[in-house]
Amino acid sequence: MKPTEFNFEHYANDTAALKKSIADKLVYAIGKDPYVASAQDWLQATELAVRDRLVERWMKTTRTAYEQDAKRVYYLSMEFLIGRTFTNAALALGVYPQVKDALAALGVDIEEIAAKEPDAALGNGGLGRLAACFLDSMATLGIAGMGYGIRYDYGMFRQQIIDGSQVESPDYWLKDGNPWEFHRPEVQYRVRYGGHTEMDGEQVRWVGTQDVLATAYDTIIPGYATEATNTLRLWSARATTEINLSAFNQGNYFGAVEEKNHSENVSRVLYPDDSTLSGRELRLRQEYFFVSASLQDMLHRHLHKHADLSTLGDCIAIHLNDTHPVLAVPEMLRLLMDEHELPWDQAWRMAQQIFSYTNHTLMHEALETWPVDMLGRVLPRHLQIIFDINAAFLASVTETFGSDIDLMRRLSLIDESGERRVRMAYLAVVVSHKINGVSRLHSDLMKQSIFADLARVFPQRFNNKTNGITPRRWLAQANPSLAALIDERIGPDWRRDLNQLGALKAYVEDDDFLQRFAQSKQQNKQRLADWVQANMGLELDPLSMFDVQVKRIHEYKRQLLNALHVITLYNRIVANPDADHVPRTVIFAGKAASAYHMAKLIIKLINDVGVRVNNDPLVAGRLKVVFVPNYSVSLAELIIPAANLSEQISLAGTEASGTGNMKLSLNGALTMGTLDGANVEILEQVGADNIFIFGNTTPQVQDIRAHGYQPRQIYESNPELKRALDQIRDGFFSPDDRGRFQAIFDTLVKFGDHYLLLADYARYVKAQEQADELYRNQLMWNKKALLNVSGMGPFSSDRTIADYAHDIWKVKPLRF
Ligand code: 26V
Repeated sequence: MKPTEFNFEHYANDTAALKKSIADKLVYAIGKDPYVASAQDWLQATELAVRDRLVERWMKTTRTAYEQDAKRVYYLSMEFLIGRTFTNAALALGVYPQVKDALAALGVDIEEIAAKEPDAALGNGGLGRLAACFLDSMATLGIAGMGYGIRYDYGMFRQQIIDGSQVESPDYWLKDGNPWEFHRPEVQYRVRYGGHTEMDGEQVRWVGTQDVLATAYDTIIPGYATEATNTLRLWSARATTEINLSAFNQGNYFGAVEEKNHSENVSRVLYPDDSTLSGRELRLRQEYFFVSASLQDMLHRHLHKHADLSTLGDCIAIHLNDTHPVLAVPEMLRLLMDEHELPWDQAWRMAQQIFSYTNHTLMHEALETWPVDMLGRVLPRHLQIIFDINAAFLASVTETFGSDIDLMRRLSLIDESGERRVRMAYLAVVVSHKINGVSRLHSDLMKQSIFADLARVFPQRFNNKTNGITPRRWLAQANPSLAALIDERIGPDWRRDLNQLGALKAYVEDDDFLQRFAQSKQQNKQRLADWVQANMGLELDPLSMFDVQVKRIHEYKRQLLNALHVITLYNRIVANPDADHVPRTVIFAGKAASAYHMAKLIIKLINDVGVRVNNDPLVAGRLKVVFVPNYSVSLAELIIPAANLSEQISLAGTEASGTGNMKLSLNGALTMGTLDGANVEILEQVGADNIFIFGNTTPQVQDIRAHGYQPRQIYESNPELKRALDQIRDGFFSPDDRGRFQAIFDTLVKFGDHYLLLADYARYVKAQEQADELYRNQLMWNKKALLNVSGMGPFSSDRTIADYAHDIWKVKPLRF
């Protein structure tokens, strides 16, 4: 059949049609009688009904991109932290109310079934969530692109808090099936490891390899209120051979499946423990696994439409989300030279035209390097290519800068200072035509610190693209009451053009609007309080200030500074219970990497402080501390709309951007923040009167470090701080194990903690007093909160993606 003969307008979107679709799916696809169907069954049936409507658009987009031969953007990322899809898809299609009514007519509550959907948690934190927001924006803007990643069997671990400590368990998110994905068994590529290289005339041949197959799963990414959709293609590992039948028949059941298991472990878990050598090697295999499959897939797609690869550079853009996919560079060269017989010069020119790279952190520990040894063993051909790139690069530098041995050593892709290692970020910079940071401050610091030499060699490549967040998920979906209120005044189009929120400034003197704005916040606080009551058995006062710090637990993010403030408040209340204290609920959530001991100790401290504070009758009604377990995208959607105060208190110069800061502000929380990451730009947008900024700036931090940081002096000279730290050290919060938190005290006071907590403590506490003062005046607080919402236009990921498309990828939206 010709595509034009196929009618895509198959399904109607009215309530009656949806009701019929859902009932049909329940019976014919799920195979359940409505009388016995569980909430899970109804969810799956409804998801399938909604999915059908998306599939129509998906095919249209795929066909349009093909017909227009549009330049394609491929976003390579080890992480996509999507969360739930059902509500998001229904809102994107504009059928949420109809689905809700259809379900109600069938006796089913939409919110109850929506809560049963597991999160797709294929990411750790900010970097993975950014990738998910980008897919949403690329679809909404109609940019022909695709995300490529790994279909991990187990996503981000589940965090339980048992006796105040983090306990991890596996996240088997696929156990009930995943209706949003389509397996494509016919899309399969061979990914090779090990072996050695041989010369065959002029050609290099890579032989003697152990192979794994990559099989594709496609997920539909809906665009909002547009025909356009996007595809996320995730690879799953399959063994090249099934079980060893002869071993099995001889009773060797373990041996029979050993090889299969080994191969398929490649896509088993997100972020294997990198504290062991085998864990690190598995991570390297994962990185190569997905870039190799993705590149083979791209070349295959190109050759389907074009006679040869000579035009590839004009037809595709590949974006490297951090260095995790950088092996795509030697892999591209290998495919072009060894498999498609292009000469080096042409292959290298094409690679430079195709690749671009985003850096997401300046933290030294997080900058990837691979031992030359390990790379040579796992990917011998790629190591050769990296050496060739390095030789050519250093030769070209010599031409311009002369032969300065020290400069060469600093610029080399190989770090020779100890065990020889490949600097993956340098490789990314050398190949990419554009390299960006994720906030203005971070992009500037990047050029002064980790890439100082490279920025001199390639000044025109470096640029900034401040992060953004999708307003569909982070306002429309997460905060329906505020979204409805905004719709009433300025209409619904802000979902596609967030700058329209600027019009809300006009309502800051409108009492009626402000009152309803405050009511919406109150409802969201009640919604969270109900959840905490039901799930944690803890009662929260929804009138107290909800003071929220939600993010990964990291020393640089300084959850400990927040804890010191909580302890200070506690001591003040106990010392003077009858004073007029502003009631606060301090809410923490976030996961610690499983091998990160200090982060886990911080979680334990917060929980131990909580036990003390929450059970002291003297502070009842004035202060409460909650650590919400298992922070996730869906919990973020619950917590963020309920926040009054947003804690963004990393040491200046350490948080690349932050995106939680944007989400909280967009939902009407005031920021308590340092001049770090995107906080700097949030300050510019909302104005200094509507944000609490405190603490040392980046140059001041550099200054303190240069002159020698003296934490003990600060500790000795500030009695409240000394008291809090002594309580931590002496077991005031851990009477069952008084020495438990000695290491925290030592880090902060004795060893001169790297993140200068004590240097910012006094000004942090002062700023918190100002927040209390403002909270007493609810009218003023609400006005400032509204000015936060109205200033968030520039932080839409639509703006970010439009900038990437224009400045880096050079692509235009599809025409529908
Ligand atoms: C990872 C690690 C792991 C080892 C210990 C130190 C350390 C420090 C940082 C990281 C983060 C790696 C990359 C990442 O997730 N960066 C985040 O990217 C977000 C999106 O651009 C950005 O908003 C966050 O500020 C940035 O931390």
